[in-house]
Parts: sequence; C-alpha cells; structure tokens
Amino acid sequence: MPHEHSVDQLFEEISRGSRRALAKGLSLIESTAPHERESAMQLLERCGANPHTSKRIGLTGAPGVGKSSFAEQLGMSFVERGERVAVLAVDPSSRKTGGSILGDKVRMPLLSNHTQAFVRPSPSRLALGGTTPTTRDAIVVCEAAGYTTVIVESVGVGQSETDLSDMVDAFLLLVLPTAGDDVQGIKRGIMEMANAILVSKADIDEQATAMATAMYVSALRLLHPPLPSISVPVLPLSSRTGAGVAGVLQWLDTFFSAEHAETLHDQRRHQRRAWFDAVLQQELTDRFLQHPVMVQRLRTLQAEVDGGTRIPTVAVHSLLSSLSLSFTESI
Ligand SMILES: Nc1nc2c(ncn2[C@@H]2O[C@H](COP(=O)(O)OP(=O)(O)OP(=O)(O)O)[C@@H](O)[C@H]2O)c(=O)[nH]1
Ligand SMILES: [Mg+2]
Repeated sequence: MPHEHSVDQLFEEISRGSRRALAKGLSLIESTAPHERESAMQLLERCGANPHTSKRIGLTGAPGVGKSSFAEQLGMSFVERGERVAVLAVDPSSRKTGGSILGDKVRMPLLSNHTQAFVRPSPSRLALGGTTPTTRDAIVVCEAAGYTTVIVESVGVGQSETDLSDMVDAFLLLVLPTAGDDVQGIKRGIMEMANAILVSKADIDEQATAMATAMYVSALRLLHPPLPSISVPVLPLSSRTGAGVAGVLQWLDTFFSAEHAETLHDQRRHQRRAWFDAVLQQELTDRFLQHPVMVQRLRTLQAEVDGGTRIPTVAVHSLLSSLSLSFTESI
C-alpha cells in the first residue's frame, strides 16, 4: 500500500504535469482493492483542495457515430491554441474484452502523442452504460494535473447520458445525418439534456445533412433547453474533412464565456450536490449489504422470499427493525 509519503509524492508529480503520474493516479482512484482506497481518498482530497477552473465537455451518441474522431479534432484545436486537454474515453469494444489499453489511443493518434494532451482509454470497471463510478473523480484529478479542458466520451446507451450530462458543463449529442423517421430513434430525453446537437459525418451526404439539421432544429422547438439562458444549436460536422469543427469551437467559446459564467457556476453547484447524494447512497448500500452479519441474514431472508414463505415487504421490515444504528463505531 502506498503510504502518505508516496501519495504526497504522487500528487506532487501529478501537479507538475507528469502524464505517467497522472495515469498512475487514475489507476489508484479506479482501484477497488480495499487497501488502496485510503490512498485514493488522500489523493482525491489533495486534488480537490484547490478547485481549478476548467471546461468539462461531454460527448455522447450511438456507437460509431464519430465521438472519438471529433474528440481528436476538438482536442487538437484546443492544444493548438495553447490549452491542455485531457480525454477520458470509453471504448465500447473494450467492454467485451474487459479493457483494451490502446483502442482509443489509436482512434486519437495526434492527440495521444501531443505533449499538451492526455488520452485515457476506458478502465475495465464500467457501470452499465458507459461512464464509470469514478469518472467524476477522474475529471478532478485531470484538473489538478493542469488540464484546462476535459473531454469525456461515453457511448449513448441506457443511463449513461444522464450520468454524463450530470458531470460536464457542456453536453454534446452527436447524431448521424439520416433523414426520415430517425429523429424518433433518438430518445427525447437525451435531446432534452443536450446543450448542442452535432450532425456528424456531414461529408457523406450534404443534402441528408441539411435535412437532418432542419429536422433537429424543428424537433428542438418543442423542448426546453437544459440551461434556460442558453439556446441549443444544431451544427453540422465532419471530423474527416474538418468542416464544421471551427463552428463547434466558436459555439463552445461563447458557451464558456463570462456571459454564462453564473449559469455554469450554478449548474456545477447542483452537480456537486447530486454527486454527493449518489456516492452516499451507493456507499451506504454497499457497506450495509456487504457487512458479514447482513450477508448471513440476507441469505436467510432471500431463501424465505424465494420460497414464498415471506413477502418481501415483511422480510425487509424485519431486517431493518432488528438494526440499531450506532454512530460511534463503523456500521
Ligand atoms: N465519413 C466520415 N467518417 C467518419 C467521420 N467521423 C468518424 N468517422 C468514421 O466512423 C467510424 C467510427 O468513428 P469513431 O470516432 O471511432 O466513433 P465513436 O462514436 O467514437 O465510436 P465508439 O466509441 O465505438 O462508439 C470510424 O471508422 C471513423 O473513421 C466523419 O466525419 N466522416
Ligand atoms: Mg469512441
């Protein structure tokens, strides 16, 4: 177990901008090994002590829609004007194999090799959907390492859009330029969360792109924008030719301008509270259910519930009413 001294040292190296130390720090906070949790907490405490100003950008969309290709383009635009960019990528192909180390680096060849950028492929411990329980912590560690822009890519399935939209300032939805009924294929809920819709792969078919753009514009008219003071644009984009990337960059500059600082500040405050609530619930449930006494009792009760000799309501009630909470000793 790394003791305090080595956590201090690791934090020191992360703050100085060492990408190796950052990768090590991220592995530490992603670790589920009980003996590493304490060090992870110490590291996070140091990283979170001085909140850094940064831009947090989330990219979501169906598998293969062009998220990583756009992250590469956007990331390069930022580093070329002197910013430092971290990309936390989720490679869906790695979920099946339990974690490919190179997948996303291969998809972002320029960015992964740039000295002012850091590309982190997905850790293997994934929550169903795409972000991990530790993605929020990872963003904070990247910021402590001096990255002024953090891009998080997550495939758009299940709960992941909600999770991702709740941890970034700007949440961008990538869609394909397919006309027709496809707008219905994109869940209304995701569109409602997006701060911008990007019609990806616009180079493939100009006409279809124009039609899809118009269709999304009209679909958005029926929805409230996620941030009341900031309207939601639909922007065509080709990461292959680079067309439209400047337009997205320009929109992002306005989004992150002083004009919207207060709105984004408020959004972050709400996000911190939601983050606290989520971790608290998760940890309480985990610790409770994993306690050896509970494991034993649960087994008995589950057998009774399975066998139909006790109804679940009574089983849970009897479990909890035999519990006396003591705050002086660990539960
Ligand atoms: N024609 C064209 N192809 C593109 C464009 N952007 C990405 N692609 C291609 O689409 C495929 C998927 O691109 P990715 O950037 O990996 O897409 P992704 O959304 O990150 O994919 P997953 O992470 O697997 O969900 C690749 O073969 C890209 O080369 C584009 O603007 N135009
Ligand atoms: Mg990708």
